[in-house]
Amino acid sequence: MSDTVRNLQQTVDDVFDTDAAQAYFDAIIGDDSRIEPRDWMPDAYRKTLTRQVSQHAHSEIIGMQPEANWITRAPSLKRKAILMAKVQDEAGHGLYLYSAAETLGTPRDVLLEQLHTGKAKYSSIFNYPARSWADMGAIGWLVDGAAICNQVPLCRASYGPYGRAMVRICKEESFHQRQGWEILYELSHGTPAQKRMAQDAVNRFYGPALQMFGPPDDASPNSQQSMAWNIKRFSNDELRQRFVDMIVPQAEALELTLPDPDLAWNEERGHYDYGELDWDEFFGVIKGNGPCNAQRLARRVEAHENGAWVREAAREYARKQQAATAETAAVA
Ligand code: FAQ
Repeated sequence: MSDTVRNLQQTVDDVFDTDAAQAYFDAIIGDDSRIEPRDWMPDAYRKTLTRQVSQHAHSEIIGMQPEANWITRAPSLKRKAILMAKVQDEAGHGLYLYSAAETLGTPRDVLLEQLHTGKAKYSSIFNYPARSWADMGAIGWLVDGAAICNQVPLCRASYGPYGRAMVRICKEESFHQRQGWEILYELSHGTPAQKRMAQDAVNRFYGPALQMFGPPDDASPNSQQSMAWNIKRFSNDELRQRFVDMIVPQAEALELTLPDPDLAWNEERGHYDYGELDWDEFFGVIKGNGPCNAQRLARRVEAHENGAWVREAAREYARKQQAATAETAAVA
């Protein structure tokens, strides 16, 4: 922490003054340091983080559905065990992220209510069906791959609890991506039918995976401010480009093709050019009109209702623990 930031913090601690608090906040951001839950922060910063972190949490738990769909049909016991562990990891990511979001002041039941009533978004990618076993490979390679590309820079997000949650999440996502790669590699080097199945999965997931990075920069209302606050470190298009550059050689190693006739190395830019994505489709999906939106939300609400007894039991257990602690304290 620089001397300027330390002095400003002293002013804020001595007498609360909004201008001094804003100056302290600006200095922390300018210093590329971290805002913690008890620090003062502008309402708009709190709101944007609550939006992004909670939507990220919603994506993790809705993202369990396409893969959970294949647990009972995994081709071997080993594949089943790996897939179960991955789906459990996604639930864990949801838990870290809901906890991080709650430190911003909105309780979890309110965040979940926003998801269940369609007020909050979750990643567009999870509104596409998982039709074959090869989709487990494509989700791991492309969806987790895109998630890592997007999320590694978030480990340096200016809000402490979010950045710290992202560190562990990224480590796990990296394992997920490799298991997806390995499924696709085996299929693409298997029988002709298996290779066709792998190619078909990549064909269906490629475009939606690129759209996970969000709309193009000129149609992204939140990016500029989020970057000024050091929440996002790169724009949507910058990260999408990074992802394309990463997966083209990987696809070659897999001996699979990416379904984009415009993909070509651009010597001048030092990057791969790629074709225009279907943004009408993307905006339709995030408005709730994707192939699986209704099914995903209905399943989520059903799971939440079925879990009511667990929440009730946890509350009762916590109440008994508190009562026991209070009794011990009273005796002592
Ligand atoms: N889907 O102004 P921007 C995963 C919305 S986790 C749906 O560019 P921003 C793990 C956006 O919210 C995947 N909505 O917004 C896994 C905004 O609407 P709002 C999730 C989208 O926030 C793997 C509006 O469009 N990852 O995959 C999408 O600056 C396998 C305008 O957009 C994260 O959440 C979209 N793709 O940038 C799990 C990462 N893109 O909120 C299971 C953290 C944009 O104003 C299996 N989030 N929108 O109503 C972020 O980095 C950012 O929030 C972006 C969007 C980049 C997603």
